[in-house]
Amino acid sequence: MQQQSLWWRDGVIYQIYPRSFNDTTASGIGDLNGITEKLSYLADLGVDALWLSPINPSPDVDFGYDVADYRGIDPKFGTMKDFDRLVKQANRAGIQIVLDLVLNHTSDQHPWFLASRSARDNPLRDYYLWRDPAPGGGPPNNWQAVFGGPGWEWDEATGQYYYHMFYKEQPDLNWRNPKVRQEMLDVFRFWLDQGVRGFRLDVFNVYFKDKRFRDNPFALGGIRPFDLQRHLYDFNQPELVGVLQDIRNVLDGYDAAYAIGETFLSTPEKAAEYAGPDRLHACFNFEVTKARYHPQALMRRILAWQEALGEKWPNYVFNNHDVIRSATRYGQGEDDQRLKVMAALLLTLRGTPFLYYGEEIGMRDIKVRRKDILDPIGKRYWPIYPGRDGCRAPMQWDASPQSGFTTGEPWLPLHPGYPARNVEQQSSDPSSLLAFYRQLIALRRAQPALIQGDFAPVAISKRSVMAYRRAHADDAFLILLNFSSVSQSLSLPAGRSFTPALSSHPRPADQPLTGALQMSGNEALILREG
Ligand code: TEU
Repeated sequence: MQQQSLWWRDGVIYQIYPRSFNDTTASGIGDLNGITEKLSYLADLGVDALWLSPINPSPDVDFGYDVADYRGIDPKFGTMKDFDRLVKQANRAGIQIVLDLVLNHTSDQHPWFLASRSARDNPLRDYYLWRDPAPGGGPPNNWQAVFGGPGWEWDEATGQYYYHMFYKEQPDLNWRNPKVRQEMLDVFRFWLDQGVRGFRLDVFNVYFKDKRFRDNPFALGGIRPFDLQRHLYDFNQPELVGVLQDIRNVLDGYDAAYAIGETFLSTPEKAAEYAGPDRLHACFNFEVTKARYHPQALMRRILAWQEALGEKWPNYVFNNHDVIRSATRYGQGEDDQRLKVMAALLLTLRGTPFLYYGEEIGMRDIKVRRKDILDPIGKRYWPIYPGRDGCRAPMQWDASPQSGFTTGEPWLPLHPGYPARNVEQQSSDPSSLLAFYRQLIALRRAQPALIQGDFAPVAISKRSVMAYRRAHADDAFLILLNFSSVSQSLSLPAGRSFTPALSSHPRPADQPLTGALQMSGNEALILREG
């Protein structure tokens, strides 16, 4: 029997990077009214919730991930009234709002930090991680910042170091301080009372650091000093679970409230460990984003994720504001065939699908010249790593100047291909990627088997074709994804007949299929059994 529908389990969650979605004030930066204006587009697409990257007041050293007031709306995005209107209108369209809470660190301009750094005996000193220099001088231990340099910043005025896992303008909070915990639980309540129903928790698994501030051991890793350590003492501390439980208790006091954590440097096992009925509803596992366009590489990661989760509900994400877009990773030139295969995969797996704005039209990353880089890690690590501006370019709405995103000067350049690749153009083309996303989401919404159905890989004679079955009650679907650019002939499971429910390629519908099947190159085919 089908369980009662639950938005975050059965729905599709769409991430918006508010700066880049839709600007209604000609500031060059997207805003809340811009999102409200596009609600009918989002409802037509069929999404159930919008995760907004941070909208709190921020000096924007890390574009919103450095928060100066957890209860406010940054004026560049609008007002609390605008937010309220967005929530109400979204809810009316059956869309929930998910906020991004960045609770590991604040901005160095947050009043708490200003107070904390003002004097050693300030009552808020212990809201952050202040330490004396090491006995011989220098930083208290060997912890490194993710974005480069040591994790410790010297404060001349008070003669101590403070710890920051990210930029020095993002001091880490002291989650061992009960007042900090209380403040944060109140932040959840505050937004829940405003009608928010979900939260994405930024780097939640680093809230706690080792009580004794021990050095991390050396490890072989990437290029950054941060990657040359085993993060034994600055990640995944045992105290974390208690806080997740506290957060969950607050959420459980509200109807259908939800939290998904960003498991930083995750393994599937770690991400699974922090999700469950007495902790977060879900955690992200980014392993799948690291796979090539290859059926076995992807399936291996999908199965590992399912295995780690056991009974817990999965989620899948191919894109976010930190990674190169899947269209850039998998697309070939301007061709979108592979992206249709990936879309079919994302929307027919068993688990909550997350989309990132522009994914539905196959937006590619922009190339940013060195002098135009805005993301500070890009400035620091160019050319080895150009930063994250590439995946954050303005949404491509139409072919008009600045793509209809703004009438001002956009904060990041538009992709030069926007006149040909945009929402308006793809809306009028039934064979577009956008049209395919709409069909997929509509099919998924209508078919409990594609939402709650069991998942089982199906052995198929062709290695380049991924095949799996979703079954629920009397309904079953066979999903066939041809990852090769050449056509494939294969045999359908014996003794059963199938009807095409949706294909990325033209195919006569309503014609029962049995036995041999011919698939086009890069075809995504969803067959209904019986
Ligand atoms: O991300 C964690 C994070 O730092 C990585 O995903 C990062 O982008 C990658 O390691 C590149 O080096 C979260 C947010 O998603 C990110 O946007 C913030 O910058 C970061 O936390 C700090 O809040």
